[in-house]
Amino acid sequence: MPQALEISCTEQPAAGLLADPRVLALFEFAPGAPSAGDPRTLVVHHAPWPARPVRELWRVAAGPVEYGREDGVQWSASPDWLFFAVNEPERDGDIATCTLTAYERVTSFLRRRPGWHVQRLWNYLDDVTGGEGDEERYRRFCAGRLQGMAPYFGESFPAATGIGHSSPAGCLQVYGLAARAPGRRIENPRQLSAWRYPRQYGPVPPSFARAMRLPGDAGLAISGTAAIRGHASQHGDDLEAQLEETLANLDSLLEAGAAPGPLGPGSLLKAYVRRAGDLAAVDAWMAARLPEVPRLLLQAGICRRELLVEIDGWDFAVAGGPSAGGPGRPGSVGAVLAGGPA
Ligand code: 3EB
Repeated sequence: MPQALEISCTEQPAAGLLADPRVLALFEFAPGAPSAGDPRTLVVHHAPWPARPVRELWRVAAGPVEYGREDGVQWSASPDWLFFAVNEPERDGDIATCTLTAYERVTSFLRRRPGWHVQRLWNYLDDVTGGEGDEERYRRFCAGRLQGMAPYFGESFPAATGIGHSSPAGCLQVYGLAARAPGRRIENPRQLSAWRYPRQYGPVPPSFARAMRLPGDAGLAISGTAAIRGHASQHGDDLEAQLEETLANLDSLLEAGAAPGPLGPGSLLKAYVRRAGDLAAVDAWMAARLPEVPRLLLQAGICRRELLVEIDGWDFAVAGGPSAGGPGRPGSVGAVLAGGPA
């Protein structure tokens, strides 16, 4: 059984958090801010809503966590969990080349450390739906990603999010979580697997699994989930209908993944909302439909122009619930994944 990994959101200052030797990763939501010096910290270019200094914290049950930088990769590791991240500048404005380079960095790094199994990846790029037809940036990103992933992953793609961010132009962020043991990939019976999407969505399909059951069989890492049924976007410009479809997809995914439980107080959902003007409505909908689930709302571009919202996150089960080994601190919520003594 791997050591527990706790995922939470907090408004506590970064310096105090980083003094804790159990911290594996700390995410600062600050569009346009410079990169952080500490290899455990990643500045992500999404504006939180409502605006506040919120941070996402990944913490293991016992430290110390080792960390460093190596060939463009910042990383940190406990015996059971590995965090890694790349900030890759877009040279010549070519997102496909940039993505290939980022994935080559990540996979070279992983090859130098055999025995880690990637569970979950996040990909953030600016102007995600810029460009037309097969030149659209998300499609070019998918091409570079598959080329970069295939030699290492084959078709065993981990769970992922691929979404827009709001940084100054030209920086791709790829980060991930790996574990000492393999996870179990989960697909959604309501949706075609993304790597089988038909040609109309681009020459190279997206390479990700819908979710990953983490080793230790206690937690589910949920990929970006939107109002897509089969392979088709649903409900036009109707925000609430898209949200209901997304929730149906989340429920179906949890069932397919034999998730530890329904979405609840120990889960953590991140909603990416395309239009700033929809943030309050998405928040109200989540408060009404998922009242017990901790949530973080972010403004972000989404990879199909018609999609208004996408939700990713975590579901967990641990005896003792979210406070097991957990924060128990004001302003801190979240999930304890994969772990602890059985
Ligand atoms: C979808 O289901 C919506 O490119 O890594 C969701 C999760 C989406 C991950 C990715 C894209 C990605 O196709 C978009």
